[in-house]
Amino acid sequence: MSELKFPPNFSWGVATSAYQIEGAAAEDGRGPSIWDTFSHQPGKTFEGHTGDVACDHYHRYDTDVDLIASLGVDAYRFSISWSRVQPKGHGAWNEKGLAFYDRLVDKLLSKGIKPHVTLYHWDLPQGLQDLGGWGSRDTTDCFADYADVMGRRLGDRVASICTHNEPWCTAHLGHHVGQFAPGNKDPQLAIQVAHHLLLSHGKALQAMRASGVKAPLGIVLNQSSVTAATQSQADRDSAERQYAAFVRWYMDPIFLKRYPTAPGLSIYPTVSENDFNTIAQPLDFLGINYYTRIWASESSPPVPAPNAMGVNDMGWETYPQGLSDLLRQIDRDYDLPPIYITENGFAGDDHLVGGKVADSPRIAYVHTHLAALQQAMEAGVDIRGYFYWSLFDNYEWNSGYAKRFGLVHVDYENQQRTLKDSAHWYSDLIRKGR
Ligand code: IFM
Repeated sequence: MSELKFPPNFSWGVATSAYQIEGAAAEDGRGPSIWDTFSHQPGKTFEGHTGDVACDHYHRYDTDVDLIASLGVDAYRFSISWSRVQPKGHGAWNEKGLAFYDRLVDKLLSKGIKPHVTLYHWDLPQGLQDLGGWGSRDTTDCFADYADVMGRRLGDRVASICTHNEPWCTAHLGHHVGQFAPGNKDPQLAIQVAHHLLLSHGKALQAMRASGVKAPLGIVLNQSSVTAATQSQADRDSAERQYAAFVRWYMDPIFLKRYPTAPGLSIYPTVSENDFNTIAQPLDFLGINYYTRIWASESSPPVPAPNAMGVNDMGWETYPQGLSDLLRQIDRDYDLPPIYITENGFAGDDHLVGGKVADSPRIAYVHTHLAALQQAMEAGVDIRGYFYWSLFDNYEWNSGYAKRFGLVHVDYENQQRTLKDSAHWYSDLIRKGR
């Protein structure tokens, strides 16, 4: 495989999110979130799995940070459980919840690891869902208040704060497809939710800047390159539409103050005067999460995507070239701030055998994606760091614990952590790079 060479100041990290790892769902004053509600409804998640315990990270954060440090990474990306720090999403704050994140940040800093905070990774307080959730414009103001409080509390110690993780998932999977919390199936609502997420991002940035938060501020978007399966007009239109709905729907408002148009895109949100000015706040960085490409085929039966490099356990095609294509495309289309790859990872059919997990497909996945990243950097895209998703095997949303993305294997019977071969490989890569 190709040799990888990254600049000495390039940041190497691992990423997680609160509901996927913390557990302690009803402890120390935490309120319920929409994922607690959703995962406890019969039939919503794989075998009824919930995040009640997850990786028990709330109780094990101290030794978990030691584990992170042992990997040699210099950065850790995690999210705040909003309902842990503000149980209803409005009104009273929970000091015990806030203190947990203080302890986590301080422990990371004591180990020389830069904390990168995500404010919203899909777990809206149920108290706000009861008032209309992201479908209500009022939620955007609650989010700005929450961002302000967290920014004041942690902003002098953390390396970055991002508002949202993958707003497309919240809007589309949560409100159109209904596969994620809160489980709505309403395309018009989903588009309004997407608008409110963007608006809340803009308001949160304004609030944190007004409070003088020192940490760099940004947003994390999930993106893919899109390939038309054939050169037919229908496939090319479909590719244009899917790229607009997935990538441009979030990039255009932030960088160009408008929503995109594309063949077949017909649902737009209600937008109030000045919304685009609020949304288009200058960013200190942009986080990109990349896993696979989108294959656009309108044929019947559809033309299947080639899968010479295989698919992962989620059925997602391994297509590293898409990462490089995507980064060069957005670099051409927008005036971008520095970029971090805030997620990239592989779900594998991993097994703990004799104290080891042999996961060479994950190593190949990371290696080829880093080579693609290097290509984009050589082409001039300003990329400052890479976070592998995920540190641990964890709660993969509606797939429960059945899908394993971690560098570290978790045995959910006894919470034992075991470094997979990929973790050793990633550590070596980072140490040799330095
Ligand atoms: O586990 C998720 C994460 O929460 C958001 N990005 C994609 C990952 C893999 O599906």
